[in-house]
Amino acid sequence: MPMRIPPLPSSDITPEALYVDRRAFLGHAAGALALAAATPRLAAAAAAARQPQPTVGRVTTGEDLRPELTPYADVTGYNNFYEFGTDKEDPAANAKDFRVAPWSVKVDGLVKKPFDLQLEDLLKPFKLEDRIYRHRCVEAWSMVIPWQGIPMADLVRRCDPLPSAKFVSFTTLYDPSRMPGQRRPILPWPYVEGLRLDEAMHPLAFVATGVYGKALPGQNGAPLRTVIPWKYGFKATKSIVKVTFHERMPKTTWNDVQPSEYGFYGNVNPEVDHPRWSQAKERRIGEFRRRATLPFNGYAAQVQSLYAGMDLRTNY
Ligand SMILES: Nc1nc2c(c(=O)[nH]1)N[C@H]1C(S)=C(S)[C@@H](COP(=O)(O)O)O[C@H]1N2
Ligand SMILES: [Mo]
Repeated sequence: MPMRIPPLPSSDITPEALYVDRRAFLGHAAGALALAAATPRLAAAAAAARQPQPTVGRVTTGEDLRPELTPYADVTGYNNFYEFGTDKEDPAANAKDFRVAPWSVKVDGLVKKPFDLQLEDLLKPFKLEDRIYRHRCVEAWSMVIPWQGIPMADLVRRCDPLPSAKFVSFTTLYDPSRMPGQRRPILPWPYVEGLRLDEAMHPLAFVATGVYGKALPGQNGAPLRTVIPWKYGFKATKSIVKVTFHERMPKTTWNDVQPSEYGFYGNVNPEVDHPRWSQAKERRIGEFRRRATLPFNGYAAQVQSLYAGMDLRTNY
């Protein structure tokens, strides 16, 4: 049975739905086309830029960020997804034919009853929500992205963890035949990231199945990826095949590879530099000026109580 990842139903797009700023988008597209003439590599990005900008319907969180939305071509053309290559343009090119049907997700570890479900059955009880979130990569660039998906808390409850579970981890597909980056030891595959359970239950934590009102493209983590907007991008897991509950802090990919650079928490903190660069500012993709990075990526008021009493310099 073909998997259905429901895009935003048109009935959910309200009459007052706004279009993304067309002038900003057209200016960007013109730039991309000019660059593409010089670099064949950017031709794919330019082709994407020529497509009409998808619309974004009513959102439940982040409506104030709508004027800052990063163009669709950048959201889907400038990615980190090492399973599909390490250059920013690689994932869009190499995940073009990534097939996500059928897709099943295993739920294991400290749960009442481990199970394995087709993604559409796992998502069946939920109604998709639309949210606009800031995205801050540890490499000091940022975007503003409109996602579709479900609150992570709903997924966690659906998994039915035991009271002893204090952490949750998400594991990416391991299939070198479909993910060419996995044929090289770029990272210890598969990619795993995790959260404390109270972080995962926070109302801002999200699991996305779509972006800009369309099903997630491969490069953004089809068919299912996490979004934790107050943390650096590396804490998100793309193309999830497994959700595991733990009593102790799980091993996570970047912390495992280089703990001095990537803490387990990964909370956006302009005061704690990466050992090789400052985290005080960021470049919003599509802009030249640099913006000040905000504590917890601008979500401090909502999330800082999760870290009360913790030293955020050592728990980076
Ligand atoms: N499986 C997997 N998930 C991943 C990554 C990756 O390389 N592999 N990169 C992470 C990093 S560093 C970032 S910034 C975000 C990028 O998500 P985006 O391309 O949708 O913006 O994905 C995160 N999740
Ligand atoms: Mo990142």
